[in-house]
Amino acid sequence: MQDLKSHFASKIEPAAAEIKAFLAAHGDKTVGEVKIKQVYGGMRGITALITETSKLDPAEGIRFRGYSIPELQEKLPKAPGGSEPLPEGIFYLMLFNELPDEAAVQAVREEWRKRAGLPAHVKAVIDALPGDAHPMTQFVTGIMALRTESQFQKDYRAGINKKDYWQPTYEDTMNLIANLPHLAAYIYRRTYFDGDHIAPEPDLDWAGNFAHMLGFGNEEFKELLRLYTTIHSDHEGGNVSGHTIHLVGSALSDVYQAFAAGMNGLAGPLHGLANQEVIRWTLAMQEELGGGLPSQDKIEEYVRATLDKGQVIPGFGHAVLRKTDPRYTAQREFALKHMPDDELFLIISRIYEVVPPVLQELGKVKNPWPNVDAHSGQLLMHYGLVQYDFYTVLFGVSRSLGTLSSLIWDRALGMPIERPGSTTTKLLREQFEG
Ligand code: CMX
Repeated sequence: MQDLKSHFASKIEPAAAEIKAFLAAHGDKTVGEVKIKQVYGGMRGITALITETSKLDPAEGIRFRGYSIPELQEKLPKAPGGSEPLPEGIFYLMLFNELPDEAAVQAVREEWRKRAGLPAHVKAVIDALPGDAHPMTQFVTGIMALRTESQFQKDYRAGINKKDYWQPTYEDTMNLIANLPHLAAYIYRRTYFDGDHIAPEPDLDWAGNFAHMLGFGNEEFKELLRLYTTIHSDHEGGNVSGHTIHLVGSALSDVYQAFAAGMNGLAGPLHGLANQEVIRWTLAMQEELGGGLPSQDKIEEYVRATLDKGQVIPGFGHAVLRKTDPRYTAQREFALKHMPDDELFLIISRIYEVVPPVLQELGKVKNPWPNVDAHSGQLLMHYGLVQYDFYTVLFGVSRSLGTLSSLIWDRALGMPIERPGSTTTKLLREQFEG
């Protein structure tokens, strides 16, 4: 097949022409009004971004270039003997807007394989951090240390033409995605295994090799990581990490800077850090309730006590979704298939029965249903990845696939610097109260 970069180049002109014609025909029409409560309310529900790679529907959940998660599980290529989609495939789909065949997935894998290899100084920077630095602190530090490799930074300084910005953005993206599993595995082995690192297996697929470098040879775990990285790869453009990457990238900050910024957003407990908080909260509950599988009544008491302390129930609620997250469902199905009797799975299932009615009772929670983070930790725990402070790093590695595909498109289409307006309460009062 045509090399990936030339293939992408051939997509730019038709996409740019489509947008130009669409803007010429409809550019002055509106996509919705903005209410004052939205201005104060975290801009919820305001459509103000273009992100082509995926779209979130409140009632249905995420679609990647039009495909739901079950459709991706059916249509994307799989590892030999496997049944979960390969993340190389979803990357290809998001970047090129085409379903990949085996050859396309091989081409992506080969591209990442040849670019992989952490520079020595990145390892040294990580090693200089205290051993108990949170893995997300180490992850962001490592991404910034990798920035010495940025092609965009070099080309910009050399005076690159703006029409060509996408090219070094593509190079930086492919280099970074190739290296994120290596960086994450380096952090994991350094933090929890005394620096006993595991050499990559270049013949494995991207996620399979990631599992291997983390120290998990189990085929089922590799399947889990393929599913995990696929379903966490993108969630349209408005979530904190995706939006941050687009926003920072819009200043022509390079891929490393933009992605590191987004990862700092992902590390917030209301966003990606919720995956570690779910397990921390669940294990604390189990311990306080005397171990084993707590009854529904006991779980309910614990949930109410958490709420009474003014804390959130991690893993529940969403700013856009108004139903059980299909990423939760996909993980639940994986658990039902591979570990239906796992004790922690039974606890997570029971929490799923107990929490929504309690949250509904509060009368203010717009979505009482579980999100992606309510389930992911249980699956990882089952296979022995019990160091839950590391979980958000796995989310972060996955999120590169969609957000950086989008960033290449931002540069290819010449998306402008982002600069929404803000106002003050005084001015709004003057405007509406006279
Ligand atoms: N537990 C307790 N209270 C909750 C809640 C939960 N799980 N979810 C929402 N609420 C509360 C909010 O804190 C807010 O309370 P106040 O009015 O007192 O401030 C009220 O319900 C209304 O919030 P909302 O409009 O329903 O939710 P938001 O869009 O503001 O926030 C989210 C969405 C995800 C931050 C929120 O549901 C939450 O804090 N969930 C727990 C953390 C979590 O699981 N985050 C991961 C989300 C997925 C991801 O990004 O990875």
